Parts: sequence; C-alpha cells; structure tokens
Amino acid sequence: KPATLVTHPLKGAAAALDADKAALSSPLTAMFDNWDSFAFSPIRESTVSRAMTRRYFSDLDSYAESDITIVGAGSAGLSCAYVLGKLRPDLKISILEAGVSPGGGAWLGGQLFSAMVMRKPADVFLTEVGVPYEDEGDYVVVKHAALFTSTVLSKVLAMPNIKLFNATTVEDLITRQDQETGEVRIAGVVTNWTLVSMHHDDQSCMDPNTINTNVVISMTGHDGPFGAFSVKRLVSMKQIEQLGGMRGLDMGRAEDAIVKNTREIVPGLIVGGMELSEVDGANRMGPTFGAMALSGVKAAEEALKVYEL
Ligand code: AHZ
Repeated sequence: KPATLVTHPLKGAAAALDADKAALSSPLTAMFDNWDSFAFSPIRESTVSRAMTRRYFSDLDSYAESDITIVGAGSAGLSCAYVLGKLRPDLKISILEAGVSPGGGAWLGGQLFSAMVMRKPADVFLTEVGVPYEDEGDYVVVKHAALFTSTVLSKVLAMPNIKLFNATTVEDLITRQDQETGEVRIAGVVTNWTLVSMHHDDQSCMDPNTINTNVVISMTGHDGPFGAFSVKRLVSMKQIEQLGGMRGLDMGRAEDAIVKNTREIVPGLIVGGMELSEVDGANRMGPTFGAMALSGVKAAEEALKVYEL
C-alpha cells in the first residue's frame, strides 16, 4: 500500500523564510570582494561538450528501460512525478516534455494573472512540497503560479531516480498484443526531439527513439497543438472508440471529476490532468489548479499498484 502523501510536516511559509535567512547569512558577497583579480577556473571547450553529452547519452541509455514514464510536465505531470519519486526512490522514472520549459500552463494562474488558486484539500500538497500560500477559507492562493511550478520542479529535478527529457515529444506508443486474448498493452513510448518532430513534413530520415516502460502516465493537457496526445492516439489505433471531448467550464464539477476519474484507460496507460477531460467528456475548470495536483497524486497511486503485486 502506498505510504500516505504527507511524510513530513513542512509548513510552506516557514520553510521559505528559513531558506531566505540562510541565504542572507551566506558569505557569498565576502568571497567576491576583489573584482580586479577575479578569474574563473580554466576550461577547454571539448570538456564542456563532453560533460553534457556523456551525461545525456548515459541517461538515454539508462532510461531506455524505465519503470514509469510520465508524458507531459505540466502541473499534473510534475505533481505526479513528485509523489512517485518521493515514495519510490527505487523506481526509475522518466519524464518527457515536448516544450523546452517544463511547467505547461502553470507558469501563470489564469489569463496573464500571476496568482494561483487551489481549492482545499489541495493545500495538503502545497504544504508537503513546501510552497507558501495564503489561506482564504475554502481555497488557498499561491502569490505567483511560477512559485508553485518552480518549487515542484526543483524538488523533482533533484531526485536521483528521475530524469526529465525536455524538448522531447512523444510521437507514438509502443504496444504489445496478447496472442491469446488479443488484448493490447501499452509498453512504452516513441520519442523524438521536438524540433525534429515538427519537421517531419519537410525533412526525411529522422526516425525516432524509444523508451520501454512498465507504466505510461499521460498528462499532456487538453487538445491543442500538442495536447491530448495519448488519448487521440488510442482512438486512431482503435483502442478506444472515440473521445468524449472536453466540455465547457464548470469549476464545481470539473475538479472533482478529474481527480476521481484519473485511472488506467487501457492496460499500461494511466491518463490524468486535463487530458482526461478529452476522454471522459468532462468539464474544464479554468484557472484553479487543485485538481491537477491531486490528479497527479491519484495517478501515482494507480501506477504504484503495478509494483505492489
Ligand atoms: O508541452 C505540453 C505541456 O507542457 C506537454 N505535452 C503535450 N503533448 C506532448 C507530447 N509529448 C511530450 N506528445 C507533451 N509532452 O504536456 C504538458 C501538459 O501540461 P498542461 O499544463 O497543458 O496540462 P495539465 O493537465 O498538467 O494542466 C492543465 C491546466 C489547466 S487547463 C484548464 C482549462 O483549460 O480549463 N484548467 C487548468 C487548471
């Protein structure tokens, strides 16, 4: 059984204040008291190239067999990665994000306004991660959505068992068909650098790469230039008949539905976040993000069932 989410009683605001105090007392300014004699340690260009490429290709090699793969590093995908990485440091988790900058739509709360609203009980997630917020009764407000995104992201990226491949698009799903039952299981993803995947029409010979994995968690957002990728592919590969199509905005209904229904859609593929609204014909919720965080938690629990057997 997965451990409960709250594993330490971090008070978001207090932790942030402690970090600020520590930064103020650091001797950084004293270290740079003489700029006239300032110089960096020496380096050769090839050393920089090797430092990057060696690690990247070693990661590609290692994560070609992942235990869990998350597609889409928006608020839902990152929340899911946080829970998985923390609960199961023994599992190898790859995250694939088409954009250069992970975070999806969660760098702003809504429109171009910076504050991020989360309805309770999603404040539990903020407290756990250490994101400070103002308590407004039934809901809480993070003063800037970027504070939520950057905090979760920094925790996720620091975990030794998680690798984020950004600027990498998932172009297809790997499938395995059971000889006897005919059942299809999702067994991995087909990837390509995003710039390459955007140029399939005018360039040739750019075959993709693959990652084999036990569980794919797809959180690619609602339909758009990149979104709803996996569920649209499920339709074209005839694993589900059709999409319900995301419905109009209804905050009250939408958030509960997305969290409750985050689930395995076909064997090996869990869908959550706003991608799920395209399968279920669920409402959108607009700029309130509690459901994204808690859909991430539910997806993590669903994925870990595979490892409880
Ligand atoms: O770049 C996408 C984004 O960062 C990424 N993505 C999409 N297709 C991909 C593919 N391969 C790799 N084929 C892909 N990455 O997935 C991320 C999705 O993030 P998001 O913020 O769009 O979705 P979310 O479900 O995490 O959060 C939705 C936030 C919304 S939308 C909404 C509304 O419209 O009413 N309300 C909320 C809270």
